[in-house]
Amino acid sequence: MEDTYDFEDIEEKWQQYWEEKRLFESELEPDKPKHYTLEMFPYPSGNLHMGHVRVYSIGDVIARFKRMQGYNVLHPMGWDSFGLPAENAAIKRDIHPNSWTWDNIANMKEQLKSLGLSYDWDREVATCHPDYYKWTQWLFLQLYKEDLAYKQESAVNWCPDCETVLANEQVVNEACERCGAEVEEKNLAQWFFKITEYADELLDDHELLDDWPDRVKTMQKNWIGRSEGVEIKFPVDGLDEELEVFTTRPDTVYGATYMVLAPEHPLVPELISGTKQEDEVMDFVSEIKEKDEEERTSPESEKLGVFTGAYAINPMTEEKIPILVANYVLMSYGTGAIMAVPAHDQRDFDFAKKYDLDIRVVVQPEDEELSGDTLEEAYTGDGLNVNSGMLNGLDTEEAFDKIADYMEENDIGNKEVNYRLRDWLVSRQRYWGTPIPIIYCDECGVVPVPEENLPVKLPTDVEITGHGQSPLAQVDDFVNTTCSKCGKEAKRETDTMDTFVDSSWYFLRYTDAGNEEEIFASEQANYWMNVDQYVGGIEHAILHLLYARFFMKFISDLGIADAREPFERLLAQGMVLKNGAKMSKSKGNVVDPLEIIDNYGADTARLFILFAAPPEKDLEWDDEGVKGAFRFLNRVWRVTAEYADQIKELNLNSLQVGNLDKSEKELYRSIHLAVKEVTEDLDRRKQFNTAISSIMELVNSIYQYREQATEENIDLLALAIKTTILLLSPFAPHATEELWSELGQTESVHLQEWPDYKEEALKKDEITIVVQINGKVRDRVDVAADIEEEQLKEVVLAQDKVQDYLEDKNLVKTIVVPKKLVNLVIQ
Ligand code: ANZ
Ligand code: ZN
Repeated sequence: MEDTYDFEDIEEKWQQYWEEKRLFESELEPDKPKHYTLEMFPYPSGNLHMGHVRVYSIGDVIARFKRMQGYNVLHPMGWDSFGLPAENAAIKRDIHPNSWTWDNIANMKEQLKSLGLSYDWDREVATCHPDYYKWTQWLFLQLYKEDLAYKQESAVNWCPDCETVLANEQVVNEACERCGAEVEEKNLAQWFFKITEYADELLDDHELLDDWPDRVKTMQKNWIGRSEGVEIKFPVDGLDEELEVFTTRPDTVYGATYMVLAPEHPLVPELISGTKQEDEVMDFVSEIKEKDEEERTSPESEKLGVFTGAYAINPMTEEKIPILVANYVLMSYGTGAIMAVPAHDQRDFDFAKKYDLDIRVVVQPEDEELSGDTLEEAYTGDGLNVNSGMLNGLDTEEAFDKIADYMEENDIGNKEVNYRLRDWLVSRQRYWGTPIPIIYCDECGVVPVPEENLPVKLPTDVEITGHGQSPLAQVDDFVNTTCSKCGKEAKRETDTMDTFVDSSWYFLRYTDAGNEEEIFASEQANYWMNVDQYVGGIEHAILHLLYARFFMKFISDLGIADAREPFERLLAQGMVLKNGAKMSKSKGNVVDPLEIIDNYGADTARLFILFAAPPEKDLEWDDEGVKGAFRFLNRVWRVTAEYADQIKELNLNSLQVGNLDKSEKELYRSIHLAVKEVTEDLDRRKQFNTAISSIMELVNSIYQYREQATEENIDLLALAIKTTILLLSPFAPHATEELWSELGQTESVHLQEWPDYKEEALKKDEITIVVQINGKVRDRVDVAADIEEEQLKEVVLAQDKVQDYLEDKNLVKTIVVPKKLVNLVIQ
């Protein structure tokens, strides 16, 4: 065989071979255990970056490993190919989004193939293809049928630069997540999906997700923001009105000394009408409305408010308490009004201090007396109720239950659960997305497009200017249609769907990608789902993963798939950094994957990126590390080349390794140890870096043995080399494939069985102990690995050499470093 590792020829050759042999295609095999490995599909921007290399290498190792373990593996790839960049390219470079997108897909597919990833390309999907978005539209219709898709006029986030509505999630610090422009508020009729219907299940089913990172579950939990409380009615003094407030602390109701309304609260105008405060309040209201919610509610921001002149009656104390309007209460949460309990809520406390409002303690710790006059901050902990009428002496939990029940019985309040989660706004005033399959008819109103008329195709001759309303609204052929109910002239919806809708169900389409009759056959989905291992970026911890979970539950409720959760295990990979910063064009610290592949090969790129850091940690790019990975592959290559001719003559399935001497035993042990460590690292721990270290150690042992061995046991060497190649094959699939064939094997290394290890081979029965006398190495002794310390001292003292040194000296001290050395101090 060749002495030098010629990665270029090898990689191309084997990629072709895999494709010809259709090695990674999978079909339903009911009798075989399945494994579904999935990496988040990319947006086809046109070029592969290191982040892609990382996530796809991780997934590929798992897929190849599982295949060797005997699983029927599904490992698909596709394109999240609707979205704004295609439209921006159209505007900037006058290329049609369609051709821009498909060119990019072609490019990226070639680049992905050059990495040697084991995808079943037969299942490729592209969300912008009518065969795919037909089913996205079908899902919209099912949601509509179930009253889970509805249209509503609402204040929406509007990005003036992208000229589109944004979901709350796409607004970061008041700015458009995509372009950074400051977001405005606009009133529009929009389509929503009722994800809130699933809020409890989305929360409760976190329990099923044992193998998800805790931080992802926590982020989702906070996003859903479930809180249990009571909605309490406060009569307004002198008016036939009631103010409803939502509180999570009804046990503090005796300490409510004022009320606060959100500036947008509908009762504000009525309360102030004709009073002397009217102008002042209205000015304040319009000023605050300008500010966004995050700024208004952040704990640091200054609390601002005005008195309305009106009073409410505390239903428990019958006291008159003032009603104010303040910036820190939001219309979008609860009822948009609160009872303020300054002694026990920090925001209320800050506000009360500033405006000199009553602070009344109603809860205090068991061993401390608190007073409103001396309190320096709100006491928000649990405790015992005081100054609280019927609640006096009760602890916080008892007080909550008692007052909640009392209020329900006396029609003062109702137990309520509130969520921070809002319904999902899916309308986008864009062209390059899935058309919403709805028709508006003057006679019939909102008419869903009949299923048999799907897909509603995106027209191609459309002008994209980046200005005005939805581009589709300018295309008369598209807009003007006939009503599918009454046959009269009607108009189509011209908004498209948020691209997060496209990616909320693609994992299901992969299970039956070519199906032209249905979204997927239940039999296929039920065999392949759930995704056993999902790999992707932490930036998708909330939105994509929450939406996908919502869709899975809905689809399961439709009765066409059993799974309630889409992703069994989740691995959130870290970023690829250079010089401490995320690689980005603007920072000028980008390393192009293609360059690495050209110079060192895909196997080196994969090996480096998996070796440099544990998968969920950030990874610092290191050119030396890349070279190191390359050198390691060469090292494996050379030692295999040296023995290939001899090994070829053997039957690799029945190697004879008996009667081992000491150094042979050590190599034998290294083989089994590496198998054990790599298997465990890949299986449970997903620690690819330490798995690679274990393989490196095995290779070191082979080199060591080769130097020491007096008489070669070629079967043992063959076993060591064979095992190295098998263990390394998921990481460096091309080089190992070539080496495997050089050992005379005719079947792909990737179809081999994953090696086993023997527990008894791992025992280290003898170790070598260094003997020092006054710090100088004088001798070595072989002893049982599990020898007791006292016994070890005895053995050392009994050695001839040691006896010579001791002859006319005294032993002053014996220092033992377990399993390593004994140092005798003599005088
Ligand atoms: C009285 C009270 C006393 C409160 C106390 C807290 C502590 P979570 O857990 O986030 O649901 N709140 C209710 N609606 C609000 C709104 N629209 N804008 C701003 N704040 C609002 O928080 C619920 C608590 O947040 C409610 O309970 C209310 O203050 C406040 F010792 O009511 B609480
Ligand atoms: Zn009609």
